[in-house]
Parts: sequence; structure tokens; C-alpha cells
Amino acid sequence: MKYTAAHWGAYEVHDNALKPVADDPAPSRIGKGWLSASRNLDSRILKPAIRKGWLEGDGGAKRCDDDAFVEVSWDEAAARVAEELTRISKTHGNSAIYGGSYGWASAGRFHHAQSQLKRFLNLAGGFVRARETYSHAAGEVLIPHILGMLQGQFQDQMTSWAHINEHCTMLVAFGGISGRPAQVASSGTARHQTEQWLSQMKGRMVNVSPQKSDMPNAEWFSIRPGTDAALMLALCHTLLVEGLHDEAFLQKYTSGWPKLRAYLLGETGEEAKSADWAAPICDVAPEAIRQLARDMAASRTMINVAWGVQRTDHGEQPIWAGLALACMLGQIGQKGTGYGFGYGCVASIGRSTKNMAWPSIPQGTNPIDEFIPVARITDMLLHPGESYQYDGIVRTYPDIRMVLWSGGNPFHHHQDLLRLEKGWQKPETVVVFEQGWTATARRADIVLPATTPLERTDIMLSKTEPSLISMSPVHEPVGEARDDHEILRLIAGKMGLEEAFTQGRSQEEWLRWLWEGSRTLAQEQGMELPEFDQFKQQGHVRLEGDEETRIALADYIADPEKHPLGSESGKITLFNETIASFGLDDCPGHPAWLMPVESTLNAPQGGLHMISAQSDTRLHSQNDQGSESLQSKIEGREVCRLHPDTAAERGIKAGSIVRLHNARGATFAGVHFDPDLRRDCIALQTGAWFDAAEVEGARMDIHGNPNALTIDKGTSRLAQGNIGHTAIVFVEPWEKPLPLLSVSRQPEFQSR
Ligand SMILES: Nc1nc2c(c(=O)[nH]1)N[C@H]1C(S)=C(S)[C@@H](COP(=O)(O)OP(=O)(O)OC[C@H]3O[C@@H](n4cnc5c(=O)[nH]c(N)nc54)[C@H](O)[C@@H]3O)O[C@H]1N2
Ligand SMILES: Nc1nc2c(c(=O)[nH]1)N[C@H]1C(S)=C(S)[C@@H](COP(=O)(O)OP(=O)(O)OC[C@H]3O[C@@H](n4cnc5c(=O)[nH]c(N)nc54)[C@H](O)[C@@H]3O)O[C@H]1N2
Ligand SMILES: [Mo]
Repeated sequence: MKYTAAHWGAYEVHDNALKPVADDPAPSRIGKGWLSASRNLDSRILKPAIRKGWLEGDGGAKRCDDDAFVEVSWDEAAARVAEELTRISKTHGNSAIYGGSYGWASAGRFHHAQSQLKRFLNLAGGFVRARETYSHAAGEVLIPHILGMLQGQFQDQMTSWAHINEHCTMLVAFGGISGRPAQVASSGTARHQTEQWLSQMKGRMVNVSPQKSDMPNAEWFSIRPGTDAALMLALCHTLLVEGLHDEAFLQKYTSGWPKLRAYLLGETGEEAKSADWAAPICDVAPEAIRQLARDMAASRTMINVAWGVQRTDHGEQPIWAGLALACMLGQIGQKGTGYGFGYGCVASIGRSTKNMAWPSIPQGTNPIDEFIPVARITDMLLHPGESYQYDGIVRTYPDIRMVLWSGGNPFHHHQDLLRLEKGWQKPETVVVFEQGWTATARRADIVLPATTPLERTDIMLSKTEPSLISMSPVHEPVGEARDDHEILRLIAGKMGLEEAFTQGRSQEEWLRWLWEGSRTLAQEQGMELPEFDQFKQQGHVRLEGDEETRIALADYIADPEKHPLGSESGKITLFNETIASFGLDDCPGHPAWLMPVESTLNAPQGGLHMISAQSDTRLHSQNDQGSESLQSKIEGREVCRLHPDTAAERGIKAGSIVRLHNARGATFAGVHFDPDLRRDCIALQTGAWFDAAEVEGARMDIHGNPNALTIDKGTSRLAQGNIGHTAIVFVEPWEKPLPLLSVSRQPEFQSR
């Protein structure tokens, strides 16, 4: 049997069809559109291409204008990239080259697009990189301060679902937990278990979210988006004034409690953070808040904060306030209770398996020590030389002359895409390695067509995943598409770097090298893996003996003297002196309620809060041009969801088309009704390929991409994470003809 794998599942390859592996309890919806997306000749890039305006020396002016492309040979494309790299590096130095290249790329250990690109760029003199992720940047910067460890280290030790199922009697999930985001795991997964774990819950489940569907079969606290920190603080306040908090835990395991206590009680000059105070902010009844606090204190409670909750303005606060709440309950370090950050956000979190640090392609070292927080890309492009604050430091944006992107789609993932278009015109040269004619590829000067995993041989190795998959090609590469490694090898060759890049290994030899490293790693942990040839023949190998359950912070709780945390006090910091010393009004020294930049609390009449959550049918923008995503659209547009009353007030019918708009931009979407969505919200999932056009004199997206409307601002000057979930939009019926989509066809090609 032959196999292949993706972030969303592992598959048996049958005569041109993919079948999820037999022991996957809940195969993903995303996989249904994979093969058709990979074979979609209207959207795949078939040949290397160079933008006409760039060839004519337009300096980037027409980069975002649907410019025509000239198809070229691989040799010419590679030579042009090599020339540009050399020229820019010589004239401006490598800190003028942005290779941050954020994105999910594809599963497969060898053909990992970013690793390949970064390995090459490091050999070519280095590049400006990106720090943190779009997923949970607020957590990545905050958690080292408050818990004294990396966010990833905390994630790796999060309490196993097995313990939660057994011991937790109340699971309170801010942002919910569901099978929708748990369809994927970075590097791949063969089993989707989150829905099973949820169904095995013996205790109560409480979903605190603007959408009921964020946690099926749970009690629903319909919270106003962006106000979780206020609710959490009010829960803390209730515990405190009713004497339900665990003072001994707070004394022993936390620092700064007296300062947080004073803030909660209103002794610092602000109003006390009581349930009555929070109720109008969160739109949750005060008695319901008090009862929730009492129930949490009387139960064996696990608190989860979904990553989405912190992709909001001041997203640091719900992470910190949620942790403070868990400290007040005093159940951290026990089986099945305490605090989690991201249960259900990906398939792998809370699995009862070892975290295996599988080998990967060595990236080398970057001689350039420049970076930006990942979501500050437009600011960097628009404002070279300007300063900004990040994690207590004043930094300066570099002056970027060349951008290389592989395995990510900034014209899907970044906020306020019309603003990104302005910044994107600035560099002299943009090179994009892509499978499809995404908005990013259409806005490149040199476009290099990459293969999909269905066209190549690879290995799936994923951290907590006992299934190891030898990936076989399913179909021939379309057009002239090549593997990223081959493309880079060609470019490296033009720069005299081929030998250094390949280390003299063929692809097959790299795969063997990766597998040998994996066997050694398994052996060190007392497990056996077969020889490479046998692995290839079997296609699917299961690690035996990798079972392991965990309790978050167990060592620290067992002996805080012997296992202090790496934080400033060695304890969980409820007031953090370091953060306080930064003097930031958008991220003070303790968890706080701060008014978001946009909210239904202060929106103009008719404004709705837009929730741009992860898509059910795609991984971000991947497979948008596959069958499963395409058939979910209305008149080719992404579907948004509205409460029927909200729609009726605006004369909007189910199945119709609407125009969503605000000062930043506009987009079209089809309409579904959802009685289980808050009336003051509109839900538009991410990932419809951005497709900008002039409509009635204004540039707008015409396909349903929420990032035409979102705000390009950092969570705070601490973390500078994105705030994709914070945006007010207006919606109205659209009855005029719809402009033709361009993302569903090839761009215009011209001869030189
Ligand atoms: N409004 C809003 N915006 C958001 C979010 C949100 O919740 N709301 N979520 C954010 C989050 S959490 C994230 S992680 C980002 C995700 O943003 P991205 O990770 O950038 O999104 P993807 O669509 O996965 O982009 C991957 C791109 O790489 C290409 N690709 C795949 N495999 C390969 C390969 O092997 N080689 C090459 N060369 N290319 C390949 C795909 O075709 C695709 O275009 O979006 C963020 N944006
Ligand atoms: N199918 C699928 N799964 C995915 C992905 C995908 O593209 N497709 N992407 C993956 C990636 S990269 C990531 S980072 C994870 C992200 O995983 P999550 O962050 O969990 O995903 P989201 O869907 O963005 O957000 C979860 C929910 O938070 C709710 N929410 C939004 N704002 C607020 C708020 O202010 N308060 C509260 N209480 N709730 C709020 C929304 O209703 C939303 O449904 O998902 C991963 N899983
Ligand atoms: Mo993410």
C-alpha cells in the first residue's frame, strides 16, 4: 500500500483517490478537497513566470495591479533570482532581504518550504527573519515572562486529555473547543481524537464564546467578543470577595498577588472588578458570572484559553487573566484540572504520547541578526528606519529591498490587505515560490512553481504522532512545477552554492539521512524503527511504546524550591515587575481589562463584530480551489454567517450576497443564517483567496476574504501579535451584478 500525508490527515493512495487511514476516528473535511486542488489547472502555476512590469523596470508600481506575466525557462528564472540576490546583497547588504516567509507550507519532513528557503538564504549571506507566529504571538511573548518558559514548552507539558476525561468535572473553555480547528496538526496527523475526548467528558462543559458552535454539547456563555479578560477578572473578584479562592496556593506559588488583589478590589483608583462591573462589558448577567465562579470553585476545574481569544486587541490579557483565575482556584498541577492554552486548537494538543523531537533539514545559521515580530510586515515595508516597541525594547524597521516567500500566503494571512498592498509595492524585487496563483503569487515579480506533496516523495514525522508515513507521489507534477529543494538547488548552482546547499546528497539520500536520525532518536527512547527500505515498503509504521501522560507544571507544584520556574520570581507572576518596568499602558504589570480599539461596546450604529475564525473546509487558504471549499461557496463567494434577526433588520436573505465594509475595505460574501451566533456578530471564516478589484470606484476584495476588513495593529507594544479577531464591520444586501473572480483563472500571459 502507498501512503501520503498532510497537516490534515494521513491517506492511503488508491488508484488516483485518497482514503483516510483506517484508524483515524474522524477524518478531516479539508482532505476531501486536496486532490482536486492539487490538480486544478485553472489555479496551479504551470511554468516559471516573470511579471511584465518588473521586466520593464516599473520598480514595483504595478505589482498589485493584475499585471501580466511572461513565462520563462527554469534556467532564466533561477538566473534572475540569483542575480537579484547578488545585486541587492552587494548594494544594500543582506539586511535588505526579507526571508521571513511565514506560513504553514505542507507536511513532509524534507520538502518543508521554509526550511529549504532559510537553509539556502543562510548560505547566501542571511536575511531578516520573522519572530513568533500569527497563531499565538501574544502567548509567545507573554508566557516566558509570567510562567518562565517558552509557550512551546508549556504546550508540550499541557495536561493530557486522558486526565481531563478522568478527573475534570468542569471544563470552562474560552473560545470553545471543537473538531473544526482540531482537523490539523503542524507536520501532519493520522488521528483526529479531539471529538472523542470531548464526548468522553464526564463533567460539565462550558463554552464562553460568541458562537455556540465553538463547543458542541456544552453550556453556552455568549460573551461579547474581546471582553474575556473582563469576565475572567470578575470571576476572580467573586472568588475573592466570597472567600472561595485558595490563598495558600497564591502565597506559595505566585508572586505579585497583593497587587492583583488590590486591582480586583478597586484599591488602585479604578472601579472594583466585580460581576456587576463586568456584566455590561461582557454582556453576561452578573448573577450568571457569580454562579459560574462558585461552580468553578466547587468543581475540579480546567480552564482553557483558545488561541483565537488572544488574536484580539490586548490579546495578552485573557491569557494572563485566565492563568490568574486558575491560580485563585488553586488546582494547577493536579490531574485534569488547572490551566490550558490551546486545547482543541490543533489535533495534537493533550495527546497521551511522547513529544518526539524528530530530525529536520538543518537550516544553518543566519549571519544577519535582524528580525521583526511576524505581524509587523506592512509597518516594516512602509516605514523603514522608524522605531517601534517590542517586548521592552525599542527597535528599528530595516529597509527591505527584496522579499522571498515560500510556503506562506501573506495576502491571505495578514490583516488589512489593502494596506499590505501599499507596502508590498516598495521592495525592488519580490520572489514567490508557490503551487497556486494565489494573491501573493500574482503580486510577485518572479514566480517559481512548486510541487504539492501529492507530486513528491517525502516522510511524515510529527511530534506527538505515533504514525510515521512514507509519502509516495500520487500524480505527476503539473506543468513544469518543481520541488522547492530542486528550485533552490538550481538557484544555488548559479551562485556557486550548490554543493553547500545539497551537501552532496540526492533527495533520496536526504530522506535516508532523516530516517536514520529518526531511528536513532527512537532507539534513545527505547523504541525500534525498521530500516529505511522496509519503512518505504510498509509505508505506514506505528511507534510502539510512546505512550506518556502529563500534568502541566507538576514538577513545580510538587517542589517549587527544587523546580522553580524561569520567571523573574521563580513563581507564576500575577504582577510582573519586568513588564511593569516597560511602562506600557497597553500591557501593564498585571492582567487588566483594557478597551479594545474596536468593539460593539463603542461601535457606530449597525456595526457588527466580525469573527474571522479558521475555516472548516480549508487549512487557511490551502485547498480553497479544491472541491470541498468551492462547493461550500455561494455564487463563488465565501459564506458568512449572521443571526436571522440581524439579517432581517438589514433586509438580508439566506442564500443572498452581501457587501461587508468598513473604513479599511470591503468584500462580498454569501449568507447563511446561524441562530447560534450572537446577534451583534458576523462570522466570516479565513482563507478565501484574496481577489481585489475596482468596484464602483473603490478597490475591494470580491471573494470573501475577511482580511480586507481587519485591523493591522499589534496586540500591544509588548507582543505585537496580530488582532485578526478584532474588527467592526457593516453589512448590507448586494443586489447588483457581481464582478468576475480572477482567482479561479490563470493570470494574463504576454510575450516579452
Ligand atoms: N483574520 C484572520 N487572519 C488570520 C487568522 C485569523 O484567525 N483571522 N489566522 C492566522 C493564523 S493563526 C495563521 S497560522 C495564518 C496562516 O497563514 P498561512 O500559513 O500563510 O496560510 P496558508 O494558506 O497555509 O499558506 C500556505 C501557502 O503555502 C503554499 N504551499 C503549501 N505547500 C507548499 C510547498 O511545499 N512549497 C511552496 N513553495 N508553497 C507551498 C500554499 O499554496 C499556500 O499558499 O493566517 C493568519 N490570518
Ligand atoms: N480546519 C482548520 N483548522 C485549523 C486551521 C485552519 O485553517 N483550518 N488553522 C490552524 C491554526 S494555524 C491555528 S493557529 C489554530 C487556531 O485555533 P483557534 O484559535 O482556536 O481558532 P479560531 O477558529 O480562530 O478561534 C476559535 C474561536 O474563538 C472564538 N473567538 C473569537 N474572538 C473571541 C473572543 O474575543 N472571545 C472568545 N471567548 N472567543 C472568541 C471564535 O468564535 C472562534 O471560533 O487552528 C488550527 N486549525
Ligand atoms: Mo495559526
